[in-house]
Amino acid sequence: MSNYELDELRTKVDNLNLALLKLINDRAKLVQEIGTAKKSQGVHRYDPVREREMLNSINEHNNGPFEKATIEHVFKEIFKAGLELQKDDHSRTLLVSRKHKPENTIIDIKGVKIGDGKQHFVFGPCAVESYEQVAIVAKAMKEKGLKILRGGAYKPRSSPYDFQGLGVEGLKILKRVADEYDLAVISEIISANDLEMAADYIDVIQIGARNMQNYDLLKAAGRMDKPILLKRGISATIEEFIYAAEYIMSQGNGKIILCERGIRTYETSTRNTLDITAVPILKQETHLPVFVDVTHSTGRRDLLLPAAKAAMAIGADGIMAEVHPDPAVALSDSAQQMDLKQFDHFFSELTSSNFRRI
Ligand SMILES: [Mn+2]
Repeated sequence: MSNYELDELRTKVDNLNLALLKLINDRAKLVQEIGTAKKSQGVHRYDPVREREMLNSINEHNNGPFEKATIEHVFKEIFKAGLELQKDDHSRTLLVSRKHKPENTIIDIKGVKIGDGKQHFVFGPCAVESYEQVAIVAKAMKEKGLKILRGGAYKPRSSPYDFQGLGVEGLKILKRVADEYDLAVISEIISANDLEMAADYIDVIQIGARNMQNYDLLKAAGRMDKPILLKRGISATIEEFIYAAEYIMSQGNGKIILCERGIRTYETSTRNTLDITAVPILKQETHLPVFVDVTHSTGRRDLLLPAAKAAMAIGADGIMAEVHPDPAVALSDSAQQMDLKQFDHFFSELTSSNFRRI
């Protein structure tokens, strides 16, 4: 074969490549149209029966030289790329995504602007046990110029025999303390039925790790006009976490703070494993503020400070930690709550460093 003939064949191959490219993209456009039509009909985009029919038809018309298995493989890849194209379109439009809204969401909680680029703090006891117990912590916070108090009134516990919280009485205590010390309050609500009632007492509704995939609760929270602090589920991937936030935002409420609180791994030296890189990933993927709960992610008092420093260094919008006047007698999480002296040390260490704050 002469060089001339070889060049001619190569030119033909080049032209076929371009023709294939056009055909593949034409096909992709049709697949997108079908995807839109299916979405409007509420039909799932993947249809295995239809895919099998297409493969059968292609095989029937295949006269070689490619074998059946090779042809199937090539076309399966084309089908898959088409499906993924629809998926990409979908994630491009997630309401919580940066693609949808490039600028940071800033949430005003009684004048504290969460997500404004400064770093904020949330402290308070694991569970509300009494007025005095909450008031002591509130006073210590007030002295430090802190504004956002946490406290659990409803405690979803691993064991049904553990302290379940004071319920609405706990919310009333939080409200009383918050009013007396001019603080804002975050508290977890575990039932969609309690959301409206709770809104009278608290400033931020927390949806806890165990409820991150309680879709009814997420949707109901999405219909509220209150900021939501959404904790990452104990075994949730970052993608699942983002979708959980999307459940809330899809109902109209975009005031969402994401909170990394550790995930379950094979490691046993900490209560959970703090997934520190989740913070920058969530900040890149979404426009929502991201907090780190150092108490539940570590489960160890001696790790609270280094974990908080790491969280601040990696760009968290806020730190959450538990403080109790007398952790030894706390009704929950007694191993990792700070007492007031430890709280003083923790806070001065964090704020004396060169970190951005409040
Ligand atoms: Mn706790």
